[in-house]
Amino acid sequence: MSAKQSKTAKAAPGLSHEGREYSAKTLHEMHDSMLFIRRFEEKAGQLYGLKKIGGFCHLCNGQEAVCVGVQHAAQATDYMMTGYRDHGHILARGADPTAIMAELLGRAGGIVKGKGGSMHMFDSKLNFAGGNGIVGEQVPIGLGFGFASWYRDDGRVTLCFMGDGAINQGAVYESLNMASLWKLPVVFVVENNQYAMGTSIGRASAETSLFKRGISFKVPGMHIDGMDVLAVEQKMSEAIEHARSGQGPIIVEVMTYRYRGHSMSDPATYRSREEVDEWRTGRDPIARLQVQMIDAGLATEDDFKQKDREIKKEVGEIAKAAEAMPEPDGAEMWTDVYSDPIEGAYPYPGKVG
Ligand SMILES: Cc1ncc(C[n+]2csc(CCOP(=O)(O)OP(=O)(O)O)c2C)c(N)n1
Ligand SMILES: [Mg+2]
Repeated sequence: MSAKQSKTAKAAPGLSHEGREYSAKTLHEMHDSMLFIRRFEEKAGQLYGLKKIGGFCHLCNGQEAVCVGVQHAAQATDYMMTGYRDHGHILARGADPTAIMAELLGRAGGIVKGKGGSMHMFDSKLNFAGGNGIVGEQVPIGLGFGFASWYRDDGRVTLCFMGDGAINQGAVYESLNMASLWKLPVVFVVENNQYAMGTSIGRASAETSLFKRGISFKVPGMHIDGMDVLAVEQKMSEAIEHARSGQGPIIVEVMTYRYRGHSMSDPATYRSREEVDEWRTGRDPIARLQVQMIDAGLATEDDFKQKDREIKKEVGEIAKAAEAMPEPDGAEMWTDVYSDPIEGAYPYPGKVG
């Protein structure tokens, strides 16, 4: 940090947003974390283009404020699960980025030993239960985690993410009903990026205000601007407090936008350039926080440019380190399949590798 910058930081210790105080340290952490996710995803996109990453790959560029804002509101002991657009969430949760990149590259050092890939990031130490490829599958799983917390009375909250497409799955409504009936500590976070693959929300949903979807189960709902990391942190803190204090589940609809196609194989021709530009240049969450921090005297444009260079370099080094890792051994095909393997049944007779 330059002398000039530390002087500024002293003069202006933080900023106040809708009555809530944020320290300079917290704001820098939020900013750097969002920028890191953005550059990480860009690198993943690049490696995919070079065919170094295979299979499915769903990037979250544009949705970083959701990943970061939620983590700042949650506690490390809270449980969390999401769909397949999971890189940003697990990175914001604090996973080792080299292990995430290695997972994308199918390397043995990946977070699930290179056997899950982009859609199946998982880390029990971080209380992160995926990374789930089947649309909506994480919702009944989240219900189960919420039930466990209620049963054990452990004070934890479950943050169960889903998309605007996933919310139309039947299992979501069974989960909402049970969570409400038993007053389970679950926050259902709907990342409404307005498209489910190529289908816009208006074509798939009769009720497009998704925070209302819990009405018939007596699950309250809130609506947040998901392009504003401070708004996400603030409202998510309220929602988490609601669940933690025993008032039962709540739905939080976070309005957001993905800048890239649904997955790497989607050219996203169903959206107009004007629409993408409106979100990308007009509402970008990273640029927005930068402006707020510059206005508050917490950083300069040059500081952010310098930070960006550092992060790009760091991500480049992470990618190199991950690429240098070996692929998983063939015998790994038979490990981690069942939690309690039958003695003598492994390795399978048809040997691999
Ligand atoms: C049960 C099931 N049906 C269909 C699919 C194919 N599929 C993958 S992603 C997706 C769209 C989901 O959109 P949304 O919930 O809005 O999440 P987003 O991709 O926008 O993050 C569909 C239909 C699937 N993976 N699982
Ligand atoms: Mg969507």
